[in-house]
Parts: sequence; structure tokens; C-alpha cells
Amino acid sequence: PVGHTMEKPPGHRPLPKEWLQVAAKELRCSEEEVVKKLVLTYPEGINVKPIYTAEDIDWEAVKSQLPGFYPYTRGIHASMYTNKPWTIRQYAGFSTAEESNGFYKEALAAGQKGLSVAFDLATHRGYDSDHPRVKGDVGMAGVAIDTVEDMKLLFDGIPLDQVTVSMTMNGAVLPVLAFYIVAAEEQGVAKEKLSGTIQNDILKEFMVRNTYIFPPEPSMRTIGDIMQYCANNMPKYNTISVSGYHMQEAGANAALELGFTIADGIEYLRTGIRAGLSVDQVAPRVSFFFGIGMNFYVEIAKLRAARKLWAKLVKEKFQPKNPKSLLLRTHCQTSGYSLTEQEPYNNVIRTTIEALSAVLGGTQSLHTNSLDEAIALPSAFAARLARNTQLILQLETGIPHVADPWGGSFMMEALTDELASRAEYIIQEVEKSGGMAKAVAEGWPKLWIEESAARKQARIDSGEETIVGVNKYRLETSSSSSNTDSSSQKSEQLEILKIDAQRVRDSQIERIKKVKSSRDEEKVKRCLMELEEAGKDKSKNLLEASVNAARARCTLGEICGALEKVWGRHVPKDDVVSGAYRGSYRGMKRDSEQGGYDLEQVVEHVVQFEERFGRRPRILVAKMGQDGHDRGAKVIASGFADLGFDVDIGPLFSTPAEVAKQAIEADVHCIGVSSLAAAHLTLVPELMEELRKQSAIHIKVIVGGVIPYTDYDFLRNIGVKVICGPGTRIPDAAMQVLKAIEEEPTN
Ligand code: 2CP
Repeated sequence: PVGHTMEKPPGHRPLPKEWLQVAAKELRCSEEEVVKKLVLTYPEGINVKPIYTAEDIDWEAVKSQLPGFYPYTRGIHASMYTNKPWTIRQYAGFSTAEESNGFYKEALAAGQKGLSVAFDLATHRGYDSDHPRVKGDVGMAGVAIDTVEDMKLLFDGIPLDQVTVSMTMNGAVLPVLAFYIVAAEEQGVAKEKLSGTIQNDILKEFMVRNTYIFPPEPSMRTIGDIMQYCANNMPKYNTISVSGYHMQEAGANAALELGFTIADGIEYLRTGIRAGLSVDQVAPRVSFFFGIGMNFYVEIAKLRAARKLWAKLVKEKFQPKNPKSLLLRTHCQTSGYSLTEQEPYNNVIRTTIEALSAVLGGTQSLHTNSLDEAIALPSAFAARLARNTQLILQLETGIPHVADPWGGSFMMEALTDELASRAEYIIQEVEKSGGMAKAVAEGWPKLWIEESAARKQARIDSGEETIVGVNKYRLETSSSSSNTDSSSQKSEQLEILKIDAQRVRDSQIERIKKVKSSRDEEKVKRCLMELEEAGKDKSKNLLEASVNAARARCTLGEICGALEKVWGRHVPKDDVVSGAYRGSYRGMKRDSEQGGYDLEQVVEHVVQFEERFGRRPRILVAKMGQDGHDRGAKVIASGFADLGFDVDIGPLFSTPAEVAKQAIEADVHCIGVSSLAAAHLTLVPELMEELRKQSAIHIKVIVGGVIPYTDYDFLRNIGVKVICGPGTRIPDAAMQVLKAIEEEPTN
């Protein structure tokens, strides 16, 4: 196990003696047993007590703190929402620029205040829609953008000097930001007037999100160049959104999310300073982004602790003159990970509670997830409900009438301090490594997060952590075939938004052809050459060269291609944590209500398998297409390994042919395809075809991840043996896989 838990948590004062005596009577047990029963240890290593008193906090410090004052624990503005509520900013992008544009206009008319663009994975990874590697990805998880013409359509009729736009783009940040600047220019909006945010946080891509393109070094240089260009040309633009969200989604607990995110922020300030800027030119334009999960108090405390830590560390390390450099401004998104496919209407409740945490924590901007977000892009109905959740909080509840209502709460102030000190410990570890860029290159932050993810999965699978409708009070679904149909109540199934991948791809390819046929090819060549030169010569600004290329109608793929010639593409190395899943799986017996297999039963079965077949069951966990969401794949890999399987992990971004080849060479019993970006309907049939062509149909194919029920029949019909949707426990998945292999043993 990795040693990221501190030797001793910062001490809590013991529970008051007089209270313990009364509680012991209420519980009919000894005082020691009260402590054992009611003091909970959270995954962050924090002990949460049943009551808090003034003894738990530094009351002298707390009583004088005000919102709008250093260290900003209570909020970055003095008036907070009493003067101006947070920005309702829903993240969305639908297949084509036209469809997304229509959606944005409707959302703005219905009360949304800011825009947030979701791009498809082909765009993220720097491929034009006509590239063979992105066949299954175009328009699936967001909007496809190939040229500045697409960007102009995306914002047609939306005044970019008035509406702030956030763009979630990291790998292909240069062409996308350049297209945005040129689209605004051609709309008559000068760059100086552009406000908004680009995510541009590459460190967390290498850690958890995986939509990088280039190796770390030129990627960090790109960020410095963007900061420099914006400082000179776009002073109101937020050049980065330092993101913890994806760490939480990948399984990080709140302390890890907070520590690594602040450490990333520090690294980016250094990057800007290295690019020749002062801290006061960089820091006020750095913004943050956190995930908000179901642990209500902890999530509020996390945002309060984040502001406090950032203000303190920026002051100590950089001595800024402008007080705005100390303000941690943040966007929040409710947790996608906490949403369930089972009983999807429960997701509305989860999202509302998480939104409440974000707001009580003092966020500047918020996205509330749609109830169907665990399985697909949101339908119009689900998107409206998600937006209305925020409108109701703002307009009906009175919640915005008081700034930091938790200020002075013994519990909240103690929790804030504890989380801050946990996170600070992690930041110190990063600093000892030489900063976040070096730590990420060494790979240990990623492993800490993966370990945390495996532990969380084990807590859920063993029933220690409850998810209503999933591991407790679970209803039958009409299409779940593994269970008997004993209950009269069925979980609702939602209408899922379907994207016609072929249609989107065809229309994008048409538009690329049109742009290419009407541009000045000489100019295009010159711009791409200049871009290549800027890639080599650090005195040239990469964003400036990209803006020129965008004006000349170079495509996104061409711009990234020119830089790829100089820098190459980043190839990740893969490690899998071991022991964390099994180590955190509390050996409680499963009761009949919970159903499913216990860990030890599966381990036993694997041993029998080995005795019978002469080797352990062997699985290749594969990721195909441009879908880089690998938490599920990593958790499955380390969970299955802990159960006794031999596990191979395939490289990210593989083609079906590459997966088939690796499976055959490694002589695996089965391939576990993990799909989270809706490309399974294109890529799984191709994989089956490849296996058939290479005479390897004996290798069983299992598909897991975000697979809507409506696709089950199709997948089964083409030969997929097992489908594990969201919420499947690892021991259950493993047992299904074992049975599928044993059914028709071939080797
Ligand atoms: C706000 N203002 C106030 C007050 N409150 N002025 C006086 N009194 C107040 N109480 C002012 C601010 O100072 C600012 O003015 C203006 O109002 C706008 O407010 P803001 O707080 O800056 O809000 P914002 O414009 O919405 O900006 C919020 C952020 C920005 C966080 C700074 O970076 C942002 O919008 N981020 C969004 C990131 C995002 O959507 N990411 C999507 C992730 P001035 O400007 O004059 O100071 S998608 C996730 C998916 C899952 C993915 O990544 O894969």
C-alpha cells in the first residue's frame, strides 16, 4: 500500500466527558464502545465525531473571519450570493455545431447564464472527423469541431462579448482556442473583450483524464504560451481551469482531490512565471474546478479549505501585490460517478444534494448533472430538470440570502481545517518530488488515485458504503437476466438520447471538404510551416501561430499534425495497483437482500479453475477508440488481479484490430472491453469481426461501462457473452466472466 495517509491525523479533541456518559446510557454500552461506534473514519483519514464543540476549533481565529477577507475561507466576495448568485453553467455539446447552437440558445432563454462546451473525443485528441482512428467517436460525447467554420456555427447569434463561454479542451487547446478567437473576430468581437474560460489543465490529463496529445514538456510550454498571449491580448480571459473534478471521478477521495489540484495550481503559476509573466499577471486569471460528491459536509468543507489553502500558499510562495491573486475562484460539477443507472430518478435527489454542497461551499459557477448522465448525453427533459434544480435553489429557497451560513459551525470549521491540513500534507509530498509536473512524470499521484478508487469500489461491493437502489434496496430491471423476477417493483428505464454516428461523421466530412476546396492552399502550407517552426523555437508564441493558421482555414487535425511532426504523440505507461481492492473489502457476509457473490467465493472459484484448466483465467482489459476514461478499466484490472485472474491491460486508444492482435498474442481467455463514450456500437462489432478474421472466436468478449439497456440485445446478438452495466459489483462481474469461459472451454 502507498503511504499517503499521515502517521497520525491532526488530533481531534476527545469527546466531552459529560456527553459521553449520557450517550453511553442512550446506547446502553460503555463509553469506549460509544467512541468505537459513533466516531467514523472517512476515506480521507479523518475521524468524524458525533458532536463538535468550541474545543475542536481555534475559536479566536474563527470568530473574526469575514467573507471577502483573507484567507477567504468564508468566500471570495464580501457579499457573495446576496449580491449576485453563482453562474448557472451547464456543460453541453451535441454532435454537430448546429444542434449544439440550438441547444445553447434554448438554455440561455430558459435561465442559464453561461455556456460550457463539450467537445467530442476526436476533437479532444486532435483528429479531424475524417480520420480513420475516430470512426466510433465523432459527435458521440460532444460536438465535433474541425475548422473555424464549425466554431462560427456553434456561436451563431450568441454575442461572445456578453455571454461567458467555458471550453473543456486540453489536448487540442491550441486549435480550439484559436478557432474561438477567430470566430469572435469574424463576429465583430475583439479579443480584448473576450471573457470565459479554457480548461487547459494538462497535468490532470496525464494523471486521470487521458485526453492529452503531446508529451508533457511541450504541453506545459503550450500553457505558458497561452498565458502569455492572453496576458497581452485577452486580459479578461481565464487561461486555465485547474481541475480536481476528474480526480474525484477517477476515484480520488476529497483530500487527494484537494491536495493534487492545489499542487497543480502552484505548478501552473510557476509555468506562467517561467513564460516571463509576473504572479499578478497569471494568478488572477487562474480558475479552479471541483467535483462535488455525496459526502455532504466534507464537500462543503473542501471548498472552504481550498480557498484558505490557496490564499495561504500563494501568499507564502509568490508574494503577490494584487489581492486578486489570492482568490480561488471555482466552478463545480455534481458527481457523475455518484449517479446510478438503477432507479435513475434517484439521481435528481443526489444531484440536488450535491448542488447544495457546492452552493453552501461558495462556488462561483455550477453544473448540475442530468439524471440520465450515467448512461448517455442528456435528453432535453433531463437537461431542463438539471437546470431547474439550480434555478429553484437560487429563486425559491432563500439559500442565497446569507453568505457562508456554515461560518462558525464547530463541525464545519473543524472539518475545514482538517481537510486543509490533509491536503497540505499531500502538497508537501508533491513539493518534495520537485513539483507536480515531476510528480506526474514519476506517476505516483495517478497510483494514489487508483488505489483510492480500488478501495472505494471494495467498500461499495462489500456493502460498507451504501448506494440506494444499487447495493441496497435494489429493484429488478425488466431486462436484467441474471436475477430471478421475484419483485413486483421494477426500476424505471429512461428514454435515451441516440446519436446517429454515421450521419454526424458524414456531415462533418462534407464540411471539411467544402472548407478545403475554398481556401488558399499556399497560405495553408505557409501557416503550417510556421507552426512547425514555433514548435521548435521557444521564442515564438504557439497560440499566435495557431490563430494565423485558424484564419487561413487550417483544420484542427492539420494544426495538431504540424506540431505532432515536431513533438510526437504521448504514449502512456501503465501500472496497475495491487492489493488495495482485496485489502479494503471488509469480509462481511452478504445477506439475501444484497444478493451476489462474496469475494472469497470468487477467489475459491478461481483456484478451482486453475486446478481444472492448468492455468489461471486470463483477461485482456481493453480500451478502444479515443475514450480515455479509464477508471473502470483500472478498477476492473486491479480488482480481477486481486481475485486471482491474470490480467493484461491494453494501451489506451487502441483500434479493434490492435486489441484482437494483443489478445491472441497473450493467449487470453477473454477480452473485457470498457466503454464509456458511447462508441461501443461501432467498435465492438469491428472487434468481433477482427477475432473472426484471425480465427480467434474462442476468445470471449465481455463489455462493461456505460452501456444502455437498449443496446444489450444488439451486443448479445453479435456474440458478446457478458455485459456489465454501471453498478455491477466486481465479484459478480468476475463470476459471470468465469462462467462464460467455462461454458465453452477451448484451452
Ligand atoms: C460575482 N461577481 C461579483 C459578485 N459575485 N461582484 C460583486 N459582488 C459579488 N457578490 C462578479 C465577478 O467578480 C465577475 O466580475 C462577475 O461577477 C462574474 O462572476 P464570476 O464569479 O467570475 O463567475 P463566472 O464568470 O461564471 O466565472 C466563474 C469561473 C470561470 C469559475 C471563474 O472560470 C468559469 O466559468 N469556469 C467554468 C468552468 C467550466 O464550466 N468547466 C466545465 C467543465 P469580473 O469578471 O469583473 O471580476 S466540464 C466538465 C467535464 C466533465 C469535463 O471536464 O470533462
